[in-house]
Amino acid sequence: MTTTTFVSRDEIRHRFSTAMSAMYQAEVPQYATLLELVERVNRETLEKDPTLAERFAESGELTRLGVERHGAIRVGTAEELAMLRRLFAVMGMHPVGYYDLSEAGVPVHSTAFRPIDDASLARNPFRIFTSLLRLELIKSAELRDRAAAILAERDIFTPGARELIALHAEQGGLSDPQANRFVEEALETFRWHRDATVDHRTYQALLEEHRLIADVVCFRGPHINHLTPRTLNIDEAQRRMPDAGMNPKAVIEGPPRRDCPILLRQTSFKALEEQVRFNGEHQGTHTARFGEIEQRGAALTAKGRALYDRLLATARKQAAGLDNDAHQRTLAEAFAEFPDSETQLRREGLAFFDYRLTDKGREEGAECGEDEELEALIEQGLVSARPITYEDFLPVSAAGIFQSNLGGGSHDTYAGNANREAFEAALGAPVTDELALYAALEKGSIERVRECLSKKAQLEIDG
Ligand code: OOG
Ligand code: NI
Repeated sequence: MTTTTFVSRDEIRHRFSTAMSAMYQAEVPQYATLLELVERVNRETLEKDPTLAERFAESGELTRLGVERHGAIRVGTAEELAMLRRLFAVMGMHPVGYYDLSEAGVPVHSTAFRPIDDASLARNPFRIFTSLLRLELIKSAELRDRAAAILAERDIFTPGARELIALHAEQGGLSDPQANRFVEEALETFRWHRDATVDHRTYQALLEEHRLIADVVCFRGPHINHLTPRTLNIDEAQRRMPDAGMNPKAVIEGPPRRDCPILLRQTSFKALEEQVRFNGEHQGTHTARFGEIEQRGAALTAKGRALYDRLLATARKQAAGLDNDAHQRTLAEAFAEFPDSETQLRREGLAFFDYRLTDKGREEGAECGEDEELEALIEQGLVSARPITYEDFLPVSAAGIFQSNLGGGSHDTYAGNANREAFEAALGAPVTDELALYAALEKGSIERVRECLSKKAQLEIDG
């Protein structure tokens, strides 16, 4: 009897994200330039800040830094979304979080497919922000039906991809050659197509309803619309973008620059105008694809997040229309209220932390009682606490990224109406609550520390 060894889901995801990056570099050469710029800024940042470099090395984030990126796609139907869930599951990517963007005038709701456990995140945290078009928000019934009919005609998956997804479910894994074939077939779903599926008039009608609707409905598949490497200094990267030939969006989204980075800061270069062939041989253009960079910080607790949301709302009102420098100053002033030391963030329960025994803790830990407070253990240098990195997205920032890349005209808002139940029904599964994931990581780390300490104490007694 022969036994086949399966390739791990993490390895398949790693191969896929590498292939996706290569494809996007070939499709959008500016993305390759962006990668170089980010790599240079990261190298310089680590050279200038040995403490950061050491932390990154210790937490394992240094090894993932070079492969870290997220992408985004938009799909048109429940069937497409449900099948994507199965496709991403092959790579250990699960739907986390629900984002309502209708409030910000974008007729979609979204989730992020991403790895969830520590080891998988450390290997390659590749995530895809995935949006489902909400056709019900199109006002004209005629246009709505037309869009639905066009979408019903397409199949965004290759037969090979469907086959391998089914095989994966049946076998419980994929062999090495099957995994490579899966990567190749799955990649086809995200490729750019120069040929639209509609004539120019239909495209124009959908575009006028909302540019995003045209982008989702008029093409053969959900082309990857950006890939985002992780930078360690987004202000510097943004500053250097114009010299590298990129046109950055006006302001960096998210929190201001701080000593202890929180959540996520993002900026992008503007979408490219690309040649498209419409049915009837009409040549035209479409703007969809862009590049983005992000800087990640600590995951916030519900309490920290509420404070962030409140301060951001105030700052955004004051900063409306300002250029990036003034915008950042206004944000910084508003965020003065947000504690900016790790000790305060921890003591006030604003961020999630990963707790570990230090070398000293491993040597001397036996002497402290099992029930000793964590804070006391930290003060004695027996336990270290590091903020847990935020792995998710921010709806206000996402809306800013969407809008700066849709170009032209303002859009109606769709009187904010989140509908998580409808999204989960389309997905065919519930989305995981991101706060619960961070809380579980934190809790697990505390339990491991306690377990080690009590084992040591026991050994000491026995010995
Ligand atoms: C997604 C925009 C959201 C982010 O990083 O917040 C996003 C899109 O334009 O489809 O990618
Ligand atoms: Ni993005």
